[in-house]
Amino acid sequence: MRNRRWFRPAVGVAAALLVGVGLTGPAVPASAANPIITSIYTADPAPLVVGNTMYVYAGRDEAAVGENNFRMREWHVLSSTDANTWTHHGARASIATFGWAGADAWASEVEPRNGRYYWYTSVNGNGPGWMDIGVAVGDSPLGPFTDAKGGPLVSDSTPNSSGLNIDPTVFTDDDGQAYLYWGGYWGVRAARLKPNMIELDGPVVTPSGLTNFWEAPWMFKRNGLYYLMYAANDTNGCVTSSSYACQRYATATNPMGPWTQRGVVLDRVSSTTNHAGVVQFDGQWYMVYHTADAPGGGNFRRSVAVDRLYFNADGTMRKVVQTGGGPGPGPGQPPAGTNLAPSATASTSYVSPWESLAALNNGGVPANSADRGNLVYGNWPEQGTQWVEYTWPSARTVNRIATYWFDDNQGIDLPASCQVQYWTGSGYANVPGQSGCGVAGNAYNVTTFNPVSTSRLRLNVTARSGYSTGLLEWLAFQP
Ligand code: FUB
Repeated sequence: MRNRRWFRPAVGVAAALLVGVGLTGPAVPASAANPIITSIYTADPAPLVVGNTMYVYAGRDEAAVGENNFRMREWHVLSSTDANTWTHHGARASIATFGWAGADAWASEVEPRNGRYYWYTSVNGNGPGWMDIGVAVGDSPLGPFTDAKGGPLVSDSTPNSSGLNIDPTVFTDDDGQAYLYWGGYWGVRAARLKPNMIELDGPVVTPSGLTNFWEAPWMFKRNGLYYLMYAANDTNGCVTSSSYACQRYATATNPMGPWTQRGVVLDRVSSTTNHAGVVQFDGQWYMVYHTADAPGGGNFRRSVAVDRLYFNADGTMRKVVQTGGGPGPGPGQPPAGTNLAPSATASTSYVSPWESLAALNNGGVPANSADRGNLVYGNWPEQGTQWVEYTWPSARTVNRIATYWFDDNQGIDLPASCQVQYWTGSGYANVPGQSGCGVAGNAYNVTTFNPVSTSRLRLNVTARSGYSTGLLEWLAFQP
């Protein structure tokens, strides 16, 4: 089949692989940057927020270097209370959790209900057929988890099931009705779940409007609108080679559709597969996805990453910027590191007489982008590109800035774009290797670049048409 990127391992091999799978492991610190864990390879992440904790459920990639096949036996759990530093809780389920299964611990997702946690998994059944969807259940987000049903929830013998029954996503609406979407090989399917969460409630349907669906659906709701994000691999705006995939998304006013495709929210990643989840945590939205970016990584040795996700005012999703640094600290919290801004002298192309340039490096802790509590810098009524600059008495090495933009919801708006420059000794040059210069509101935007040694660092800020720009804080970090 075209684009088939994996192969069914022989059952005998799979059974042998089961030996030694243990669901243990103490919680150990993982990472504060992307990938969020590098001690093992992880894939197909599914985030879940419970109280003040974000959990990420992910499969473990165990393929050897050069092996072109998924070798996956376990599902692991990570957690964080700031979406930035992660604790690895080890394997909390495996193919051994399902007595009827034999291999392939593929993508999964956990959905809470009535104090219990239902872990929907893609797994290879031992009998006829290929991939099935199983359900495990536990009394806490970390389990222990046991098989909730004693057999597949969806299999090849389920009427109208997908050509590849993988990648379950479960969404529970405000009225308590739960929905299951799943599928691969362009075959997306949907069904209602009974309140017991382990039986389909009604027929399997083929939802309409999920243009170019390939696999990996993820469903959520925001402001009354339903969102279905999924991996697509078309070459019509998604990827240039259909060996790779992007994340498209669609919206609907009914949880069973019809859906309207809205565009690409995550470009191709460094691995051929692209599998992601979206979650709101502590007032911010996050995209959790996988790449091949860990040392020694590859298409079958993937690693989970987390980055910020932003919505436009009309509910459309902005494309996620894939960073190596991770999503950064929570709202209002400055990024960690040595901030050189307090020892700099600030200057600018223009500051409104009633605002203050001192706002840039006075150590304020903004609550949001409209917070005037600790001086603000604004350049109204100037438009176009304006600049702010830090000067130090001698050269400093800098490789990162963080901007907290001012937005007064009047003449000053979030910028359209920004560019960091440095003084070379004879002129200004763009910093080398600059990541996307973030222009989001209500948070620090971290912009990274290759280290430069300079006595002057400049930030060029280009306004949206008809507006001026402003800053509440501008931090500049040494490596
Ligand atoms: O990890 C195995 C499979 O690769 C998943 O089920 C798909 O979504 C793709 O990521």
